[in-house]
Amino acid sequence: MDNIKIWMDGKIVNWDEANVHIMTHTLHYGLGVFEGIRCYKTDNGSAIFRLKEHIERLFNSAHIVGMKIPYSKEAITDAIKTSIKTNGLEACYIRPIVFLGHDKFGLNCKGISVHCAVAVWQWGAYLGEESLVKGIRVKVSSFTRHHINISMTKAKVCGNYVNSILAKVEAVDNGYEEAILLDVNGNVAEGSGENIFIVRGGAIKTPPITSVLEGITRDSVIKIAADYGIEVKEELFSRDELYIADEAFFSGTAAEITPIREVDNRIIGKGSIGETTKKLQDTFFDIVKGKNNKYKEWLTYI
Ligand code: PPE
Repeated sequence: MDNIKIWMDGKIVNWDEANVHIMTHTLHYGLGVFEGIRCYKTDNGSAIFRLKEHIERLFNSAHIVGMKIPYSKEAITDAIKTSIKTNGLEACYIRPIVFLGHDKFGLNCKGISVHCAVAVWQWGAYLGEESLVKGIRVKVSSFTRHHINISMTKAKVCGNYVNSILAKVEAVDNGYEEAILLDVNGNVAEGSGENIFIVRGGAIKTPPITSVLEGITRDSVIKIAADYGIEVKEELFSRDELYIADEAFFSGTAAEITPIREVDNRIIGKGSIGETTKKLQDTFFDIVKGKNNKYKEWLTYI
């Protein structure tokens, strides 16, 4: 990765120069916001998936935690396109981050400088090459998902991810590929970095946007399912309903649409990618690769 050039506060710099000071506020307290976006290779060149929505969420995240991004949405959009072009990448993952500087210290961060960077790199299948085809084994975490008045769950805040990391590492240490976190009431919330869906009796359910991130892939799945005449119910469900689901899958920018084949050592459905999951996943990949005209407005070509 060390040959990547990074956009930092308006300038493209070499990997070695993309540094911050040890007293960087965000490093100490976790108050920063970020995005995760993917750019795909299509027959008509590289295209960024739902860029506008990701930029919107970045600014919403900053607004929620009271940070003022010192660039316009257009400037960040241009920074992303420039980063991809400068690095000559056809397909990549895009990570814009907004963080606080080192010009002031302590919890009263009012008046501190706000900085922004964009990194891009090649990132293959998030949960392993076979995950998209075969599905993954997951574990319900011993760590609870955010309470809605403790962490601001509609904001993609750096510090929120400590909760995700605890769950992820616990799952991996126990031989699973991903964690599922329950909310404070014990209902299924989401994965460490993905939203979750179940299919049961032909109907699809996903937890409502309370303690979980307002996923852009989640929204795409809901729209794609509607095209197939399948309603997605945004409804709470418990872990035992997940155990008896016919199918389950994760959605996320990094994870794309990843089938879940096992939860807590219980086989889900046939133990392989389900029919509905496959249909949604195929359509999703057609869309991101520019092969579906209905959703062509979801792609920003560069
Ligand atoms: N929930 C969480 C907690 C989450 O972090 C993500 C994205 C999602 C749901 C799905 O949201 P969306 O990408 O808009 O569909 N997680 C990002 C970070 C992953 C990482 O390891 O870093 C991502 O997928 O880019």
